Amino acid sequence: MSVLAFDLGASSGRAVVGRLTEGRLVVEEVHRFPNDPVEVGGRLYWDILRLYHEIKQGIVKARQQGIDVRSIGIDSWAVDFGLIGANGELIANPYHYRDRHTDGVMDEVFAKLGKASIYAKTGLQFLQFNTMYQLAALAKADSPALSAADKLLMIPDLLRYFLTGIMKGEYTNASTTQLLGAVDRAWDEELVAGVGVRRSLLPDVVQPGTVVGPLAPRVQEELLVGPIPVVAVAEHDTASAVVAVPALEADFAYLSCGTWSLLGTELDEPVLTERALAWNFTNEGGYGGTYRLLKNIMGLWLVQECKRAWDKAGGSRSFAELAERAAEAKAHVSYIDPDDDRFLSPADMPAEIRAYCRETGQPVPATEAETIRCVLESLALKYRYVLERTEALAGKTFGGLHIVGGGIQNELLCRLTADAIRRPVWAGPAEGSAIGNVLVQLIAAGDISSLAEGRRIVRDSFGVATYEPTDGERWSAEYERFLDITKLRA
Ligand code: LFR
Repeated sequence: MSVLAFDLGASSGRAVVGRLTEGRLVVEEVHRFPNDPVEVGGRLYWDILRLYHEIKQGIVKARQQGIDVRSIGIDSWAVDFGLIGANGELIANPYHYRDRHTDGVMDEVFAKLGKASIYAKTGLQFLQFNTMYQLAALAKADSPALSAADKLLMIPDLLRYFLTGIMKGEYTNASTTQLLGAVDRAWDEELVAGVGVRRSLLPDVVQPGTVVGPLAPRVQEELLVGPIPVVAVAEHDTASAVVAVPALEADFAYLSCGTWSLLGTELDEPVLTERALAWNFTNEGGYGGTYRLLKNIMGLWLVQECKRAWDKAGGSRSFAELAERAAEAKAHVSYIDPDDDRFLSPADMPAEIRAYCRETGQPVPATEAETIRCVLESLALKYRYVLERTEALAGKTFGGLHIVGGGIQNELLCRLTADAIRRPVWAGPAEGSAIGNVLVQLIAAGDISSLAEGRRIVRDSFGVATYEPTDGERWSAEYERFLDITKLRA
C-alpha cells in the first residue's frame, strides 16, 4: 500500500506516492504543478483554490494509475494562513508572505509586547512576515476579513480542511506563527491578545502523525475514491525536510535548500539564550517533540528572481545553464549579504545586487554569469557563518553538512559550500520535504518504527553524493573578506 504526499513550495507543488518495498523507500511523482502568486491591486496573494484544485488532480491521477492510497498528507511553506467565516467558508485569498503589508509592523509590536519577552516565550526568529506580524498588520488596517473571521487555518491546515471538513492546526507549522509557546507548545494568550486577535480564532493543535479524519463524503464522490484518511504530517515543509535528512548520527547539521536555505540542527530542547536572540536563531517545532534550531538564509530566491528578471527582458537560460556559466566565471570577485532586507522582495533583483556591490565599493557584476557567481559564493560563505553559530549555540561540532532539497541539483553550490565550510557536504535527497511527508505517514501507519529508522531507510534508498572541500586557505581568507564587506563580524 502507498501513501500520497503533497509538498507545496513557493514556486511549485508536487504529489508523490511513496511505499516501502523490501526495506527500501520507493517514491514516484504523480503530479507536478506551478505555484504562481498573483498580484492584484498592489497586494500579493496565493492562488489557494487553484492549489486545492491541483491537490484534487493529484488524488485523481493516483487513482487513475491504480494506486491504492492508504493515507494523504500535505506540507507547505510556513507562516501564511486563510481566514474562515462562521459559515465555514474561506473569507479572502491568503496573502503571500512577501506582501509588503508587514513593513514596519515588527517595531510596533516590539514597542507593545517587548522583543526579548516575545523571544523568551516563543523562541522564534524575527522575520517580518511571521504570522504574528501579518495579524498585527491586518488588525491595524481594520481588515474586514479579520473582523469577520471565526478561524485561522495555516495553508496546509486549510487545504486539509477543504478535503475533510475538519479544522485542526498542526504543531510544526503552528510554531512558525510566533504565537505558540516554545516550551508548553500551546497558544500564548498574551501574545495572541497583544496583536489584537481573539483566542478562539486559533484552532486546536495536533502533533505531526495524527490522523485527522477521512476525506469528506462530498470529496469522495467528486474524486471517485473511498474515505482515505488525511494525516497531519510535519506540515511545515522545512520540518518535513528535516525528517528526511539521512543522518545516521544523533548530532548533525542540515541545510534545507530550496527557495529558502534553512540551516541548523535538531535538538531536544529549545535554545532561548540571549545570544540566540541576538543572533536571531529560531527554535521551530520538529517531529517527535524535537526542535529545529536554525536560521533562514535568503537562498535560491536570489537566483530565481535574477532568472525572472532576465526572462522578462527576453533571456532564455535555464537554471542549469546559468549555473554552468557561473562555474566558468571568475571566482571571488564580489560578495553580498544574501540576507540584506533589500533582497526580500525587490522589483529588480539583478539591479539590487549591482547596487549592493557598488555601494560596498566592489566590482559590479556585469553579466548573468558574474551575478550568479557572486550570489552562489555569497550563499556558501553565509552558510559557514550560520553553521559556526549553530555549533556555538548548540554546543556541538559537526563533521560536515547534510543538504536536502532541490538546491542539490546545483552542483556548483554544493561544491562551493564544501569549500566555504571546509568540511564535506553530503547531498541528498532532492525531494526532502516530500520524502519527510511520506515517512511521517509510514510511521503513523506503523510501517516504520521510528524517526531514526526512517532516516536510515532514506540513506539506504537514495544514498548521498559527497563533496569534499578544496583550497581551504584561500576560502578562509575570502571568508574574512566576506565578513568585512557584509559587516557581519559585529
Ligand atoms: C521554506 C519555508 C521556511 C519559511 C518560509 C516562509 O519553504 O517554509 O521555512 O520561513 O518558507 O514560509
